[in-house]
Amino acid sequence: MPPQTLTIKTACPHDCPDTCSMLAYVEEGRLIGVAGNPDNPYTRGNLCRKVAHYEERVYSPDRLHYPMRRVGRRGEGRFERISWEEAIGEIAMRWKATIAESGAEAILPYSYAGTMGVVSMSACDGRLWNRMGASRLLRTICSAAAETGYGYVNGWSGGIDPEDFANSKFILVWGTNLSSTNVHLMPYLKEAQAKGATVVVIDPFRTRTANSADWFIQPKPGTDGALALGMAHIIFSEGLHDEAWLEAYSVGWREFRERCAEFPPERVAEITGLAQDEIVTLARRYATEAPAAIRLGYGLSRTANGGSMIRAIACLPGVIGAWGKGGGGLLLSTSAHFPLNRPAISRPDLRPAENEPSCADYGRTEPRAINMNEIGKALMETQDPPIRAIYVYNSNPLAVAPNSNLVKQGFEREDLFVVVHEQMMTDTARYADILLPATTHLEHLDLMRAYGHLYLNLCVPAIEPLGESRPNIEVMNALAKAMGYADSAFDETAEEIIRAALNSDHPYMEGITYETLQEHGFAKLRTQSDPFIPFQEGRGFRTPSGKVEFASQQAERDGYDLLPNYTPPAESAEAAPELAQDFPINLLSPAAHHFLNSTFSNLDSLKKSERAPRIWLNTADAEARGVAEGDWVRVWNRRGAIQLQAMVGDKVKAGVAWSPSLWWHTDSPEGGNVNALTSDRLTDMGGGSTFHTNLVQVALL
Ligand SMILES: Nc1nc2c(c(=O)[nH]1)N[C@H]1C(S)=C(S)[C@@H](COP(=O)(O)OP(=O)(O)OC[C@H]3O[C@@H](n4cnc5c(=O)[nH]c(N)nc54)[C@H](O)[C@@H]3O)O[C@H]1N2
Ligand SMILES: Nc1nc2c(c(=O)[nH]1)N[C@H]1C(S)=C(S)[C@@H](COP(=O)(O)OP(=O)(O)OC[C@H]3O[C@@H](n4cnc5c(=O)[nH]c(N)nc54)[C@H](O)[C@@H]3O)O[C@H]1N2
Ligand SMILES: [Mo]
Repeated sequence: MPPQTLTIKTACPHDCPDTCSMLAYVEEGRLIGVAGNPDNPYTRGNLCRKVAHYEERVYSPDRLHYPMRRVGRRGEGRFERISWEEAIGEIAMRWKATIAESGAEAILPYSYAGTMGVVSMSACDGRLWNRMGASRLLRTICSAAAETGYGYVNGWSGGIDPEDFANSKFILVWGTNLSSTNVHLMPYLKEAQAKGATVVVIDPFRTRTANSADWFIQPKPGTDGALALGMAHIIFSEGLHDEAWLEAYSVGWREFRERCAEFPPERVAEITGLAQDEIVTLARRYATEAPAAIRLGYGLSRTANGGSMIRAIACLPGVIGAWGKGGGGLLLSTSAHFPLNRPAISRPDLRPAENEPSCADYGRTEPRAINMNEIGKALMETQDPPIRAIYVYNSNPLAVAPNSNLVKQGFEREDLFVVVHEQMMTDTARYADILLPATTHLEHLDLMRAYGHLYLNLCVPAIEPLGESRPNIEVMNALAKAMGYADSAFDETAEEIIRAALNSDHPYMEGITYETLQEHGFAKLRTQSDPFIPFQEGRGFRTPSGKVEFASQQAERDGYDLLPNYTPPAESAEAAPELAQDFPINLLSPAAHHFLNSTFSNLDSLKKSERAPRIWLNTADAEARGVAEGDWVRVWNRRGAIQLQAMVGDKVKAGVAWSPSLWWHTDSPEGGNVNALTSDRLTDMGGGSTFHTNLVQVALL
């Protein structure tokens, strides 16, 4: 008799706007395949290339099965197996000694979004560390600049429903490569195109997404803020703005109009490298082909002036009164629409009382915060107290954090106690003193919200944990107990946390329970309409005034301009001409099609599809250096030097280069991956990452 195949309704937990409803197929306790759940209207039965063969990842030879203690040098990857009891006991003993000598702030948890689970990410980013009074981590590597810039204008209020893009007439895909990073939005754009809509892609690189657009606009990187202000100027000066809407639902639009007047087409053309008539036509069509919608990417915000660029673009829907009318507005993130019971998840109440020792010893009333983009600097330079122990989970900082040569130096510090909880033997795992094995989402329970749509999903375990691997929450509860924390929070199971998270009397949650999620796998938020049309009659903007704020007192209080403005990104030819003489090429390093940050980058089939660590150069830049397609080049700046394979053509303009990320350092030629070159400079707002503000030089290897 053939083995019986079980089908489990679960979800993809990875850091991606799509958060797919997933089916897992299991035979005799073994995962044999996965598929997109066809019942979910957004997933539509399709999974992306990365996730479609998830069994390759679950059973990868890189999977960690047992707790281990380092026996070789840091980074060498030699370990001996130990028991969980020994591992937890040793970690707690080391932490207690550190706390006694230097206070709990000497311990730094480092995590990001290896899983976006409410339990494995959000609960685990709060509870234990709150109770301990450890250094806080500012989780700024991805979205902080964009959230800050967007928030000044529209409040952190959530964007439009992606399913509503099908009803748009004019769609701007701005600074995001949807065909790679938000695949499930593409059918809605195609549907709109089939109904006569125009899709415009704005990107310095001719992406896969640009290939399916009706119009591709290619500005110089870091200049989109000027483009947005220039578009608003044309709209105002030609009377195409929606004055009634602006009067009723916004603050400071007249002052904003004056600011925009500083950006006439001649100046914007000069800044962006675009033709004046391109700018004028774009503005006119955006204002008149209603409804117009913008899909704004986080990618564009990872530029030194990223916060201001997002702030300027986020003004545009208000100028034309596109919000709240269906098919129009802007989508950066939907996450703010999910009304989960947040305190029940992360338990801020577990924080030590003010003035309790630890931070009080250093004159602080709450534990200090470390910006994750500066992890190298923090490990090397922070004092009072220095970071003496780091606990890494849901992240691979050696590979993903900027300025990785400095990060590596930090992790090499002999007096630093490094614990890593991981699924794979990553670049970072190799630096652990104690290495703990983690389950994948197919082995543990979790709840997923989303940042690209409005569905909740339940991750239901399909198979038993591999080896002795354990979910984050179980490890953290065990560590809390070993530390002597008696709080009942550390007895809670994943299911109890999920039930508490769902316990909300918000109307969007009506009828959504643990049981209904178990039955269907997913549920769309019960918004007033489907597709959801937020901000009708100007309601729902979570700004101080409750209106769209072109003039933001909050921004001014935070030390920024009252109004959106444009300044060139630091480390560009405009802002740093001397540096640009030595390093004339601006290297962008956005998401690779077949990898997800550094996840999946170890799987043979996906490495093969991604081919090699590559760099796209303009023909003029390549010829000037004697570089032909397929040649290996050396790419360097003052932070590092790496080797990449050149692709040559007109996908980028001269002076710009593009290298999809992220390869593991261990799979990269000498010098490491692209983050050996990127800067740990922070964005103008929000303390975000600046992966795209990076001047380099290139030469034939
Ligand atoms: N396949 C795949 N999917 C992913 C990820 C992945 O690594 N791989 N990562 C996931 C995560 S964590 C995130 S945050 C999202 C990110 O997804 P996106 O928001 O799409 O971000 P990026 O891929 O970094 O950059 C998108 C585009 O921005 C362009 N860009 C860079 N600078 C500028 C600029 O100044 N102006 C303009 N107009 N464009 C600019 C780049 O050329 C790039 O094509 O994707 C998620 N999905
Ligand atoms: N040059 C450059 N660098 C970038 C970017 C870029 O565009 N260019 N993108 C940046 C962005 S947008 C982001 S969001 C960051 C992402 O940075 P990270 O969040 O560090 O992302 P990943 O590289 O996916 O690493 C996540 C790790 O978590 C592990 N993991 C997954 N699930 C679990 C779990 O349940 N438990 C535990 N303990 N571990 C788990 C995975 O195995 C994986 O190794 O990278 C940033 N780095
Ligand atoms: Mo991200």
